[in-house]
Amino acid sequence: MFDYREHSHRRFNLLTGEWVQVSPHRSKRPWQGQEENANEERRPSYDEKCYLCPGNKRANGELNPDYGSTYSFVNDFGALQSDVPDGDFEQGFFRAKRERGICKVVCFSPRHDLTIPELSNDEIKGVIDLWVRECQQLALIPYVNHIQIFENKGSVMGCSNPHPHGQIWAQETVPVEPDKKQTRQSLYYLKNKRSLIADYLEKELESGERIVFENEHFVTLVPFWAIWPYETMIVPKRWMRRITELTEEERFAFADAYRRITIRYDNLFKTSFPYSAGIHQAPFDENKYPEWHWHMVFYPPLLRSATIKKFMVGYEMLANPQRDISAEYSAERLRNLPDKHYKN
Ligand code: H2U
Repeated sequence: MFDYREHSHRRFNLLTGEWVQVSPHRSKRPWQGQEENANEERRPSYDEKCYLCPGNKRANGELNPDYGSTYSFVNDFGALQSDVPDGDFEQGFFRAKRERGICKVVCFSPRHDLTIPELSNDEIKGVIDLWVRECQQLALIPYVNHIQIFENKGSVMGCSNPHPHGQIWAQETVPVEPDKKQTRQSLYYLKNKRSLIADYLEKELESGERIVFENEHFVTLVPFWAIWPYETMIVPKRWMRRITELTEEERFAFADAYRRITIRYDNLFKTSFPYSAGIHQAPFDENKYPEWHWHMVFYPPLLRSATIKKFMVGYEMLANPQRDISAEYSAERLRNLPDKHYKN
């Protein structure tokens, strides 16, 4: 009889409408691929050459203030620009559209040597407060309709600086990934007048097999359709469109969930665990978006150790994503790890 824990199958992603190939039987195969060096260098708490440390000079000559908690600034090399001339380009098969936007860099801490899992709940709550303030301010810019908050952690993810930081890109158009999620959530809402994510979360809590962590206001789980080996989602129990709706108490609970999943990640392979993480939430235009239920996602590339990462190549580039270890196995491993950091 078919058992998704053992047999090759495809899983459906409720939020994007896409499929992932799952091959649980393949996790037994021998590994003969690349091993990288896990460079666990010790960093100083202040680095005079770091462009994110307090008081230091950035590439454009500007000085960072002597900040004591968090600090944000407009990216000196932003991919999006505010002052793009109006207009479209449409010539038969060739279409282009101007896109205005603003990119910001967000420093999570003045300490060069720390990362999110090494910060306290209060310090992470400070990061969340800053994200909320940034959303409130960026949303006031008339052309801004979408705000993408994200963190790229670790050099294997292409992060250029180990100083703990993230980015925010605010722009005119809803980009591709959140747009897919909007479509699926809105179809569900039109039919049921309910939150797709709240209803999915209820079923996950009933089963429990993909739950990693739960506190009063948040649940961390490996989604049924996870692509990355240790992909997770932090979901608020309350149906909220955007992070700007978070209460004080919920911000602390969110900080707690964010800290505990990143500690578990570091503990998994006893390394500073790389990932791309970010928040998907309703657009910031004049519409109400009752269907949206914001959440945070983590996409980490590591597979079997601090040195063996998963590459999205071959079949995955040409056909669709594929995973070997099951979401249930990953959730169980993460759930059973201590949430006290291995360095302490
Ligand atoms: P990463 O998260 O990809 O490492 O990006 C850090 C950002 O910091 C990067 O987008 C910006 C880069 O453009 N930056 C500045 O804004 N000023 C600087 O002085 C150097 C880097």
